[in-house]
Amino acid sequence: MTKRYGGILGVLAGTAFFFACSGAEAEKTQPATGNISYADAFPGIKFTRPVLLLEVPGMPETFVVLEQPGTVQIVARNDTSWNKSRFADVEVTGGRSGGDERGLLGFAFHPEYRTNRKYYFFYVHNSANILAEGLADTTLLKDSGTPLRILLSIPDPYANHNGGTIGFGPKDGFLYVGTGDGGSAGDPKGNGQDKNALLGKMLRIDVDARENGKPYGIPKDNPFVDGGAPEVWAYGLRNPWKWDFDSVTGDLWVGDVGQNRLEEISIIEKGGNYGWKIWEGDQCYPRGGTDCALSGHKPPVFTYGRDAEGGISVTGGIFYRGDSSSPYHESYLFGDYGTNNVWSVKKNGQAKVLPKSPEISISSFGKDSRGRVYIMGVGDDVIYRMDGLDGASAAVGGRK
Ligand SMILES: [Ca+2]
Repeated sequence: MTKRYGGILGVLAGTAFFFACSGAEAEKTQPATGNISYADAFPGIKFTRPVLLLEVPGMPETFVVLEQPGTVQIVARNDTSWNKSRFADVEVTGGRSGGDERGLLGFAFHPEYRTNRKYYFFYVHNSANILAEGLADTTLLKDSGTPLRILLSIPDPYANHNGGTIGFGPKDGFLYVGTGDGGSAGDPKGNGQDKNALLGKMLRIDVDARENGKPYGIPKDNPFVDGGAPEVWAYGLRNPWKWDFDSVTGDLWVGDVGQNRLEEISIIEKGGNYGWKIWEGDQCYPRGGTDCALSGHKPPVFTYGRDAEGGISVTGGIFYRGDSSSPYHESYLFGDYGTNNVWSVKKNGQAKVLPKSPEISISSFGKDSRGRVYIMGVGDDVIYRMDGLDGASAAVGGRK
């Protein structure tokens, strides 16, 4: 079952690929190509704990930026400078300091936003993970004040591991919602492998339908409609903090945060089991265990460990399509919250180590309709643009 919202859909790229099953071995990880640098993307504009950047549909150089303590900002070019204005405030719990994973976490525009003005956001409030629908005013740059429609309110027992990224599938038009395993450590509730739980999952719902007393519909081809929670699209995730679609193939690339040992990048497929908490990355969990047979476990595309070359907590990123001449053409770009290391990886597991970001405690990557890439962190008030991904000089991407 698919639902399309117009626009030009790309052709599925014919790619034979294999998964790298033993992590970031030296031969699979290469140094950066080109001259990559980081520049203040919005000179003169500061943000409070930015965790997401999206371009407003149909409005180049006009962006939504989420601030984790609960503000949706708009930043837009005004001739030679940038202006910041407030789209909405959201009453959230937490997300105001340090490594607090709560607050305002996700945002997505309806595929028909320019005509129906609907938008969606994900946040933590009073020990629940909430997905809500709002309505913008006719400027498309401010909430209308219309009461919110709550679609999901998932009780969540611990403050950490709240997932939070949401996005509409580029090929099916359904809303995908990434949830954490609940939190604490070691998934004490066993949510990851429980197909009846909405935590530790990638969910997929139809925001335009109302079925069975729920404020949304279930796509008919969701994999567990006959055994499990019907909202579940894939399971065995620990904390899919950030993920992104390849808009051409529809591939869903996720960074799933590890427990003690391995951070992983995976491509989420329908019904897939990503292993947690029987597997951590491509290894048995707990470490040293040998009883981790799990039929159908989908191994990661890439993993990295806990050291200076790796990090402590993966921040999934964006899928960079780029021009075919770019060394990063069709790569997933991601980084580490603790070390500010940045990588690219292709579907065959080949990775490159990019120059470290500024010391920002990386929270998110972003991209726009011009192919530019952004990076931000909760330890800095500046959003940076990554220049040079097209393989040309670092001067590329300056103001025009
Ligand atoms: Ca939690």
